[in-house]
Amino acid sequence: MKVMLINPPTTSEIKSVLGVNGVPLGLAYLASVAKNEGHDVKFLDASAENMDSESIKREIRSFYPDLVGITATTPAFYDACDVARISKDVNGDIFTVIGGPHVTFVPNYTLKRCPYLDIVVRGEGEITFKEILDALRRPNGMDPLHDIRGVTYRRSDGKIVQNPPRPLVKNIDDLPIPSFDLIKWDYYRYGRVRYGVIMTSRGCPFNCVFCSSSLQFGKRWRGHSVERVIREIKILYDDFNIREIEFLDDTFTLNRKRAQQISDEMVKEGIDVSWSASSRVNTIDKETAKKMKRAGAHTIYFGIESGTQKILDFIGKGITIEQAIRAIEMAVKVGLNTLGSFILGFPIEKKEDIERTVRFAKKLNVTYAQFTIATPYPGTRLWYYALKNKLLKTLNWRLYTTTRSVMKSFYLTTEQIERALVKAYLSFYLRPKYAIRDLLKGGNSLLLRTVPAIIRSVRSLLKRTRAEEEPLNEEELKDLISEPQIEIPVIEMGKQVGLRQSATYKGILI
Ligand code: B12
Ligand code: SF4
Repeated sequence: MKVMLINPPTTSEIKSVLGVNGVPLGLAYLASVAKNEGHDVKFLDASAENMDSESIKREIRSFYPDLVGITATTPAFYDACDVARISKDVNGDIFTVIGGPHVTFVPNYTLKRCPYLDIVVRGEGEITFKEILDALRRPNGMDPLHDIRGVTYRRSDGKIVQNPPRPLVKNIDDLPIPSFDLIKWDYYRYGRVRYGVIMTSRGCPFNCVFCSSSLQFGKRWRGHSVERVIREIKILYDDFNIREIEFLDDTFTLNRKRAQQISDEMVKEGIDVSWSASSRVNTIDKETAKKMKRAGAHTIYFGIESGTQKILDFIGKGITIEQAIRAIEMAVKVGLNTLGSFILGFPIEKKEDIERTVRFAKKLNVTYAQFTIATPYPGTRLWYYALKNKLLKTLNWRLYTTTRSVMKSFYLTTEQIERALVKAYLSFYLRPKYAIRDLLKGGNSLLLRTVPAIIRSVRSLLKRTRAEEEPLNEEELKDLISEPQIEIPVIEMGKQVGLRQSATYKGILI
């Protein structure tokens, strides 16, 4: 079969402000799956290539696929649906399949709202995708998808059918290496530096209220072997001349021993790349940080989220303020840059809490701070909290970018929250201490590179119209609420203490 994989032509703040495209790694895994099964694969990142509907249509028409696979985050959902529409426009017989962290949690809603889509793949996609390709090439045709786990699909009689969930891949080394050869690396750069991506582990045992990635890839952390990671690094290094790598794991350092082994092996093999990775303030120690630094790591990303313990506990982050302080101090000592992520505007937050978070970011002295607005993505605990407390302001997914206030607060208005975001950036980056530290670093002026982007960001934040509070479409809301629920682990301070069944209150998970 001819299989075309498309990242929809959506934009993100990161792209519009920093000019950085994200590598659609999920599609690169699926491309390998399809190629290994003997299918003819075309890969299109319509976002990176700034393509409009007409050029996408031309590409589809010229390749004339049997199946189009589309990926989508929440804000990209409408663009993804549009790609499906265009595909059907070219040829009504094309199978349209969608996956990713949005549709996984609202599959029935997705098929109802986007009539151009045939199949939703929920959760981890590789095995399900392989089985779909196998089933569709078999000639029997009646209901080829009926026994494929992890799909929700539109049957030929129009009925939407939801199959049981797909178990997670046990050993992720069994997954093929992503098709790095299909990626046009020149589109993916920080400034002038081309960068590559590798996901060395999947899953996360924590249960932060806002996070959907830990639900998408499961609570059990699954790491690639050190050998496999080194193999992927070498492919990027040798075959594609990549010298900067971003490890996309949720928590690269969850297994510290493995993080150290990967670092040691990079040194031993003489792989001269610089890289960054995510950690948690309670899953890193000096020895690991040192080894990472020695192996070329320059920046560690920490989800610090808040400056008040009350909010950290609400989030279920499983960390303390003291742990954050200690981790940043340690990383600075070791010579690593730190990127702290902070989230503003959880419903129970007051103005003082947000101010304290921004003060905390400055006091911690992280090298970079990323501030975002708390956003209830479907499937997350925050989503059910927002539904239960009737806090959703809009169902316009385009606004679910984390720079818009789409969820009501018990204490703050939309304007107050969105202004707090702008103020946080200004207050963090435009302070004398930051400028002096930057100057002292010399040569590699962070400020010179960061400030124009901050100014662009603030301008775009100030220019836009507010997310108006509009009455939600009742029917749409009903469809969202009636999605079958998933089991939610009960987490206390980062430890799973049980499983909460999908208990519902007026159809809402509680
Ligand atoms: C790198 C990254 C980015 C990069 C690049 C994203 C990209 N690929 O283009 C950048 C920095 C640009 C980015 C931006 C954003 N991101 Co981001 N990002 C990630 C991160 C860390 C890794 C993505 C990745 O490559 N995963 C690895 C691959 C293997 O997984 P995958 O893409 O999900 O694909 C698998 C399955 O989902 C499925 N699948 C996916 N698509 C398809 C399609 C088909 C046909 C099939 C069959 C299966 C399938 O199969 C794949 C293989 O198993 C994830 C967290 C995570 N752990 O995934 C967050 C994550 C995807 N991001 C998230 C968010 C919120 C955003 C932003 C909205 C906001 C923000 N402030 O960052 C923007 C939106 C950008 C946009 N317009 O789409 C959320 C998404 C939640 C949601 N419901 O949308 C995530 C899950 C983080 C989280 N903690 O919740 N992001
Ligand atoms: S630590 Fe929290 S935010 Fe990070 S992946 Fe795990 S659950 Fe998500």
